[in-house]
Amino acid sequence: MTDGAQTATRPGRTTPEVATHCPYCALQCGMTLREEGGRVSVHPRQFPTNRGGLCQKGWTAAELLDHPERLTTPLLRDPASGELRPASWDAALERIVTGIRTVQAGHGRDAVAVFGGGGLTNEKAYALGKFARVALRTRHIDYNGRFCMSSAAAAGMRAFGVDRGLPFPLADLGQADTLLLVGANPAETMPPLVRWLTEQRQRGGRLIVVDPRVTATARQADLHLQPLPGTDLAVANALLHIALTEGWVDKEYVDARTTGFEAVRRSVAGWWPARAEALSGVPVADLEATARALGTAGRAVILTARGAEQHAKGVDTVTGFVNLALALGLPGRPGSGYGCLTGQGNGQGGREHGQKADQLPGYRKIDDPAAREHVAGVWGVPADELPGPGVPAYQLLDSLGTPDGPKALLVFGSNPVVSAPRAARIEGRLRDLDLLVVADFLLSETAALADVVLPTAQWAEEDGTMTNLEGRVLRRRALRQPPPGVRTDLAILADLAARLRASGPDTPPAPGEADPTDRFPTDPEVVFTELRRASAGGLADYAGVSWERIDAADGVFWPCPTEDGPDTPRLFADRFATPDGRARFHPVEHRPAAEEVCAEYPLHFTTGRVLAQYQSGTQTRRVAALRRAAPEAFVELHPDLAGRLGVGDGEPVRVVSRRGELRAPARLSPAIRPDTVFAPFHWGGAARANSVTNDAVDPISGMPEFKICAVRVERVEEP
Ligand SMILES: Nc1nc2c(c(=O)[nH]1)N[C@H]1C(S)=C(S)[C@@H](COP(=O)(O)OP(=O)(O)OC[C@H]3O[C@@H](n4cnc5c(=O)[nH]c(N)nc54)[C@H](O)[C@@H]3O)O[C@H]1N2
Ligand SMILES: Nc1nc2c(c(=O)[nH]1)N[C@H]1C(S)=C(S)[C@@H](COP(=O)(O)OP(=O)(O)OC[C@H]3O[C@@H](n4cnc5c(=O)[nH]c(N)nc54)[C@H](O)[C@@H]3O)O[C@H]1N2
Ligand code: SF4
Ligand SMILES: [Mo]
Repeated sequence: MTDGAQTATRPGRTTPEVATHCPYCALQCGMTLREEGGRVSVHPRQFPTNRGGLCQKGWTAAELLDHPERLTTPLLRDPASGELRPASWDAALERIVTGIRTVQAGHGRDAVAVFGGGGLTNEKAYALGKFARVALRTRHIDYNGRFCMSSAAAAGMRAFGVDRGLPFPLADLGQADTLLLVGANPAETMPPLVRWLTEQRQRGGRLIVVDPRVTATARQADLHLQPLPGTDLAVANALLHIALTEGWVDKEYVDARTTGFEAVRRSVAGWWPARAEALSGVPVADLEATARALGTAGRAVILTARGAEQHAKGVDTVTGFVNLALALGLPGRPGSGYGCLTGQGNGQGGREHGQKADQLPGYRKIDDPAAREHVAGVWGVPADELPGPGVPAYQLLDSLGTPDGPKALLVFGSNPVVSAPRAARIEGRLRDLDLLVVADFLLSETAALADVVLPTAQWAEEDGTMTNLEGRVLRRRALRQPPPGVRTDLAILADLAARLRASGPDTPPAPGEADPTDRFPTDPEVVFTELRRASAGGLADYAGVSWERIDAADGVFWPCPTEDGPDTPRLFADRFATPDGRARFHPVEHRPAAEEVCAEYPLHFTTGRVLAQYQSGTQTRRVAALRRAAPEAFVELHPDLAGRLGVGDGEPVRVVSRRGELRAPARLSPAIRPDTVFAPFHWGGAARANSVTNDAVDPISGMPEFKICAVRVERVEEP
């Protein structure tokens, strides 16, 4: 069944059943929501990404709609008691506007910052970027996608001229003769995707997984490479070295479709396999088998995810695998290519429409004069009034409340108290703010620190679009109205913008503009129509994507410049998005992690996800079935290491780094390297993994090094 076969709702109307998508990850599985007797139930729906499957998170997603802890009224911090107290919308919004005006009068416009999220719909992400630049006129906006997608995005941009996570539909994975997954654990992070891995192997294909742990995904692989965290780039360079030696490089393709290979050829000449083995621990024989499987396959796909990317050399590591893919002639060939597995529900669209510090809608650069002219025209403001680029997420968070940093922050769709690296420091920065505003539907750890909390609608209560990991724009559809007292993010932004305009000297209404809220419409379809115009002619061109068109098919792939022209399920068939149409090689060298192990901190610490929890856990920790499945954090240790430390399974341990510590029960498992420990990052408080992580960032993307730092593990002596 296509999306269009379903009843679409319009704001102001509800139907008891609606075809929509899961609120969580970038797979955006199709689901039908049904309301009976006031209860909402989830039913899996055929959609090309999930083909009728859902994971446990999707199945239970509706439980939060009527959750007792749901926020249904604004909260204001009471100066006397220091507590958050229920307040009227008028009081809450006035407090925000007064706070913003005071801070900007004292410290300038850039003293107010905005932090967004990759879970926001395209419409909200777009409106948030516009709100920052037009209503607040601050250069400071960035978002949690900086923690997630930015290294692969930067590598894709510099190699291919465009960043679309998967440049082909997911179904292509099933057709690959060889599939290499680097730092990806889809069996836990995108379970329905495993269907393609199964199909691929049933067709006789080979699956190779690169992960320091024997994950549920690695267990299905024909070959598992188990490197030391942070050494993937050495592995990539060695694979290309072998491919060159063995004559598997596609010279015709390299000559016709790329530039810069010579420098890469020279740089990987020094990466003989034994050198990569010494660094990574991956045996030469396995490197050779991997290179052979890729180099001799008819169709081969290389995918990276956060395990390879969340490093201070993430851009170069991804580039190493892109170089390999280009040398083998994969990108643009049917059933072949390089891709990155985008994570958040709208991780793809969220990075295209202006939440990023240096970007305007349509993937335009904010420092490009033509881009500024175009977008300012759509927004009805002079181009020279648009602020310039801000700074990447971690740098922004780390500057809050400091003498030169922003004094006020508005957060929409993120919980950095749990999810930011070196989180205790960031928590301190948030506490130093004059004004912290958080819009959420639950009291996240970040909302709990706020001066003002605004209750916002949930996914089943709003219309909009999301762009999934394939670059497919699809429709989120409302089943019901938000509960009384709750507003949508778009309505909050519109109201704030109107109040700011009424109170401020900066942007008097344009001639003929009667209603000051005109600039910030609250109807998502109207916002989307404006987004289409703003993105027109940009790299991520949505001009030809209408809601009707999405409804009539299983979504629309960008770029899609005209309403009657085709969309683009597969990129790069004839040319890349660079000025000369050729992909670019970049020589990249392995370098050590920002923090290396030493006598005091002798172990490698890496972090990631478990199936039943999502991200900072605000949502999934409150769902009963998920809490039962994954009740608490843990520290995964090899039994040999645990033996040396005198730690038994389930006993509490402390993981200590130079920045802080976490406490959680030990989970003994031979599935991890004995020199490495792992913890999931879904919990706050004493078990917060990000109390330990390093805040080193990639110099190009600004992405933090969540996947490696140096720690020691200690037994916690119980009283
Ligand atoms: N259940 C669940 N699913 C999710 C999410 C969630 O929170 N929970 N979040 C969504 C989001 S936003 C994202 S970004 C995706 C992330 O999806 P994934 O990237 O699949 O998830 P992670 O667990 O962060 O990391 C994947 C693997 O990287 C490995 N790893 C650690 N260090 C290294 C290294 O140096 N090299 C290599 N090669 N591997 C390493 C870890 O052992 C882990 O198994 O998941 C999405 N789906
Ligand atoms: N150590 C470690 N840390 C990591 C990672 C890791 O692998 N290891 N991964 C990183 C990655 S890849 C990511 S993506 C980040 C994610 O980490 P966060 O940015 O904290 O993401 P979420 O937990 O999804 O936070 C979303 C918050 O917004 C709320 N929310 C959801 N939808 C909406 C909406 O539509 N509107 C509003 N206003 N609020 C909404 C939710 O209730 C929740 O409180 O974590 C990063 N942190
Ligand atoms: S795989 Fe992702 S989109 Fe699908 S049901 Fe699970 S969380 Fe939702
Ligand atoms: Mo992510």
